[in-house]
Amino acid sequence: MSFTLIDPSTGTPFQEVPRASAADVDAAVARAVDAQRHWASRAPVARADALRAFARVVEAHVDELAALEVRNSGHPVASARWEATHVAQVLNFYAGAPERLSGQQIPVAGGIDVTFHEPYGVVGIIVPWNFPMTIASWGFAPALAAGNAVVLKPAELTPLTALRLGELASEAGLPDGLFQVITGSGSVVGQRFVSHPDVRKVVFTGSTEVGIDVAAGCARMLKPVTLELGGKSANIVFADADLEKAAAAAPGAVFDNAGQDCCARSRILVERSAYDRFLELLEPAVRAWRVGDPAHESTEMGPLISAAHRESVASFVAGARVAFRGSAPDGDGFWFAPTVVFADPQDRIAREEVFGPVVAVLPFDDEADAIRLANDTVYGLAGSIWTENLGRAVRVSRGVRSGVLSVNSHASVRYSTPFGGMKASGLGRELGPDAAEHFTETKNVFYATEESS
Ligand code: TAP
Repeated sequence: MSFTLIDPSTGTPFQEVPRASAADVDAAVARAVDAQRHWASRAPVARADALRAFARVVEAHVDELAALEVRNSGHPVASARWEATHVAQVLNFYAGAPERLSGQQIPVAGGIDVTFHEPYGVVGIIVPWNFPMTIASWGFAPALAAGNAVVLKPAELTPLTALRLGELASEAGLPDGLFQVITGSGSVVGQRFVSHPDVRKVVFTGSTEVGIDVAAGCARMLKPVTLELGGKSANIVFADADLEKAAAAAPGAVFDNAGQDCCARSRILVERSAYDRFLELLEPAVRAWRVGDPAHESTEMGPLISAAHRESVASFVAGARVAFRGSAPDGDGFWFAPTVVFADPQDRIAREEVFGPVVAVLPFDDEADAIRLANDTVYGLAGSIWTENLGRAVRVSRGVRSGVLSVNSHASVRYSTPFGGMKASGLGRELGPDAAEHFTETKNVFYATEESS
């Protein structure tokens, strides 16, 4: 059994990829159990060295990985290169963890009390199609650093960079079976991660709907789960902001990766007194957004991932009040022009995740109204606040219920800082200083020092 990959910028099928069965997953997990025992018993410095070697091999293959992502996912080559480099950086960052996963020594009577961070064993990681290699690395790098083995399921649509990373791990000398990439459907491979008793933790990134199902399955197995789910993030622009800067940055915050980004600022909330001026500034920035062949260095946005996804995105725009649009190539490929729509808070476009290059603009009256509107969604992943007023920046960033916020910036992802969502956007955090610890369980051991008589 196999499935066919399609180049999203041409619509052309180009490769068959095997579809694993539940029995294939079981065999992989058995290999992982074995590999993990040896890995966890290695000296911390040896695990650190192995991860650094993996990072160096990834660095040496950045262009190759980027080219695979251009073909398989339609990512602009400059973005794809950033993504591959980011994977190496994530590995380098967590290569520091094996030697820093210190437990505690707790004062107690009659002996010594010590805690250990024990690895779970085998971790199952389920990845979506929008950022195939970066999201995979957020799971596998800290999980491996903490002494676990990893089985990774990429999305069926975009498995190529994950498969290559699996090969590069072997080239770098990681032990056989420690990091395995298994291609196949979510309902078979992903579900087997959930139900397999030897997969002791699951990391899921994807839609809220499937995430709830995965979490329910993990609950039945008493298995910890990290969920990174959907978003409907707000880009809040106050009248006292540097409007030129805010408008120039807004397209990148929502049209990057063709809006197929869980952190996309897909609602722009603008203070009413600056609303007309902001739209005047936004229009040329949107029209200038360069959509085209992802293999060109200057391209800012490629196609959507599939024909079915383009239909889904288009369904949000049908009947909406379009303010203005950018351009996109005609012809084959799953193209969709960047689109700005006017919206009211109750409109579907203002509430549901589009996961495409469509942004809803809504006015607000004052600070309290801005916070209310920003929070008027089931999601709580990311968001931005544009203001020159420091006190307001502090108040609003504390008031918005989102896991990742930026002020006068749209930056959401740095490997050294925590990332994850509140409300229906997720459970748990990835990246940052504590991620390796999240792949361990605390063990407490009391050593009696009283001499037995
Ligand atoms: P999903 O359809 O939820 O798929 C995500 C992954 O789960 C895929 O690998 C999929 O496999 C697998 N899967 C599907 N059904 C499953 C099941 N019953 N059990 C176990 N695994 C299953 O999401 P998507 O459409 O690929 O991705 C888009 C969504 O991901 C958006 O909502 C987006 O916001 C969210 N996302 C969130 C984040 C963060 S960090 N919060 C980052 C990126 C994306 P197959 O599709 O291959 O069968």
